[in-house]
Amino acid sequence: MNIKELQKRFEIPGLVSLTDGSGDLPMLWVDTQWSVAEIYLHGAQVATFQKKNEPALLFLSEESRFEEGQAIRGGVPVILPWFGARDGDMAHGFARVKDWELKATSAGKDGSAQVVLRLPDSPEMAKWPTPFAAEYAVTVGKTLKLELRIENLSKERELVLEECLHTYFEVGEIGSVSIAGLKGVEYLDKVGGSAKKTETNEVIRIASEVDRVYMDTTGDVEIRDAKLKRSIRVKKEGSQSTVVWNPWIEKAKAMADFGDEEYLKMVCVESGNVGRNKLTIAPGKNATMTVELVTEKIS
Ligand code: TA6
Repeated sequence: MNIKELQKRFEIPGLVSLTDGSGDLPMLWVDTQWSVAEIYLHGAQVATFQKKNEPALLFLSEESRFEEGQAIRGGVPVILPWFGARDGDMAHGFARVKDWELKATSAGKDGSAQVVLRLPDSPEMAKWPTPFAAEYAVTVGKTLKLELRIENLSKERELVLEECLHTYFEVGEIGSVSIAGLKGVEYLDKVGGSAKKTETNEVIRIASEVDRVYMDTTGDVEIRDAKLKRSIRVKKEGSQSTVVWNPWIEKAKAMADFGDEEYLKMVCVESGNVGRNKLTIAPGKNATMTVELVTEKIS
């Protein structure tokens, strides 16, 4: 469908409109009484979310590319069906560089807006050992709610894959941020050669490159930002892994689609099912991972 057909079929006057976004990529603009958001069909990526009278909740790199075949650097990349590096393939799966199909838009009774997208068929999908479908519902309102539903389309074989909502959060200054909710959780320290460690700190602070995959953890995580005077609660269901990442100076410089100083203004707290927490779905069954981002002002 071209943009005009999409507009005709999916726009909701005063709530959801469709336009050509950055790089002329089709983008949904959602404007509710509490918040605004930009959702690209490319990667089904929520690129921005901001509550009215609050700073942006999601970080979006000023150097991000908006072009076919490239992931948008920021917002909420949808990582599927693998997490991390993979021999001969792009990192973090192919879902984030596919143009997802827009399935539905709707207005909630509370004034929120919901957008539902579906991962399209593709040669990469056809190569996956077990056929699956992925549907993603984004609800924009007082909070940002993300629901990723994976269905095993096989009647005989188990579906095994990894998934992650790789959320980039905007922060006032990384030195003023603390992350709570992971004490006692085992993690792979990817900066330390994927050594297995256990989190001993009540709160995590970031003063160098951090790249940790916390495992077997289903709890909420709180990001407290003393500079922006807000806390962000990352609530999740159906997710066993939490990843915390900040590239710091050298990695920031090495990324062409990320500003050298932008590591100061972001942190990733990602919710997924990766590594030993990878998803295994029985034939004909499905699994939904839900992430809800809730903010509140702090003194
Ligand atoms: O989630 C953290 C991580 O796996 C880091 O290792 C880093 O590679 C980051 O994702 C970004 O990956 P990308 O492929 O988007 O550059």
